[in-house]
Amino acid sequence: MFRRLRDKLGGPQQAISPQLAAIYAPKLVTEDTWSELEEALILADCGMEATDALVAHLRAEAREGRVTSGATLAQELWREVARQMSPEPARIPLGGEPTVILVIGVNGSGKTTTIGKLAHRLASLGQSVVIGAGDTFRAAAIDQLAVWAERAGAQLVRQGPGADPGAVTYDAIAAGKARGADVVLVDTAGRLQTQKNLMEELRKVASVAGKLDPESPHETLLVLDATTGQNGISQARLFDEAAPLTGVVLTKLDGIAKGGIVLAIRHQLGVPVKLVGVGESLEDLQPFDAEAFARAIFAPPGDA
Ligand SMILES: Nc1nc2c(ncn2[C@@H]2O[C@H](COP(=O)(O)OP(=O)(O)OP(=O)(O)O)[C@@H](O)[C@H]2O)c(=O)[nH]1
Ligand SMILES: [Mg+2]
Repeated sequence: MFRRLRDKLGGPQQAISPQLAAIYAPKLVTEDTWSELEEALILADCGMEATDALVAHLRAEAREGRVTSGATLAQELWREVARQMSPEPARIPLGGEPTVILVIGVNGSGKTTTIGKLAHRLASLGQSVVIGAGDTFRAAAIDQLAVWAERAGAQLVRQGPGADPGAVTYDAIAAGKARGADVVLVDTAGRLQTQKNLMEELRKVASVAGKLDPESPHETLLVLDATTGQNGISQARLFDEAAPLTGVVLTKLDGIAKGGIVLAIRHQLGVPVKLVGVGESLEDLQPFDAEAFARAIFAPPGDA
C-alpha cells in the first residue's frame, strides 16, 4: 500500500505536506520548531488533542536527547504516529453466516465505490458476496451499485427507488443466508450526521440487520473522505450513536497529503481505520497498515 500510495500522491516529494518538509529540513530543533510542528499537524487534520499528544511526546524525546535535528524529529514523529495507530490489527473477521457489513457515511464519501472494491477483493479471496442496495434514495444509486456488483461477480439484492432501506437490508441478509453466502455488504444512502430523521432511519436499518442474526451487523464501517477535515470527528461521533462503528474506511487518500483525521478519530473515539481507498479502480482498496500510513503521510521522502 505504501508504494501505491506514494505513487498515487505523485512522487515521494509530494507525499508529505510542505509545512512538515520545512520542519524536517533544518539541522537543529529549536523552540520555534515546536510551534511550527503544531501548526503542520493541525493543517494535516490531526486535531488539537492528537497534535498536543504528539508534540508533548516529541518534546520529551528532545529533552532526553533523542530528538535533536529535523531528521531525528521526522523519524520519531512518523514512528510515534505508527505506534498510536496500531494498537490492534485492523481486521474484518469473516466468521458470520454470513458476515454482514453495513457501510455508512455522508454523501459522496465513497460508500458505493468502497462496496464495489470490497466485493471484488472478497470475491478474489474466494468469498461469495451478496450486496444489498440499501440506498433506495435515487434510481441511479442502485444502477451504480449494479455495475460494481457485476464487475465484482457479486449478487445484488435490490428493490425499486423509494423502497424501505430496512426492507432491502432484511432481504439481502435473508438471501445471503438462503444462498450460503460468506459476506453481505449493505450500501446505504449518504446522509449528513446532523439530519436527525435520516440518522433515525439508519438506526432502524442497523436494528433490522439484527433480526435474522443478533450478531449482525458484524461490521459497521464509516466511510470517511480523507479531505474532510475536523468535521470527520462529528461524523464519526454521530454515526456511532446511530449505528455503533467497528471501523473507518478512509477514502481518497490518493488526492492529498492529509489524513491526520484518522489520528484524531483514533485518539478521541477509539475507532480503528480498517481500510483505505487510494483511487477509483477496483484494486484501489487496501487494508490499513499503520506503518505504511505513517510513512506515507509523515516520513520525509528519503525515509521511504
Ligand atoms: N480518488 C478517489 N476517488 C474516490 C475514492 N473512493 C471513491 N472515490 C470517488 O468519489 C466519488 C463518490 O463515490 P461514491 O462511492 O459514489 O460515494 P457514495 O458515498 O456512495 O456517495 P452517495 O451514495 O451519493 O452518498 C466517486 O466519483 C468515486 O469514484 C478513492 O479512494 N479515491
Ligand atoms: Mg452511494
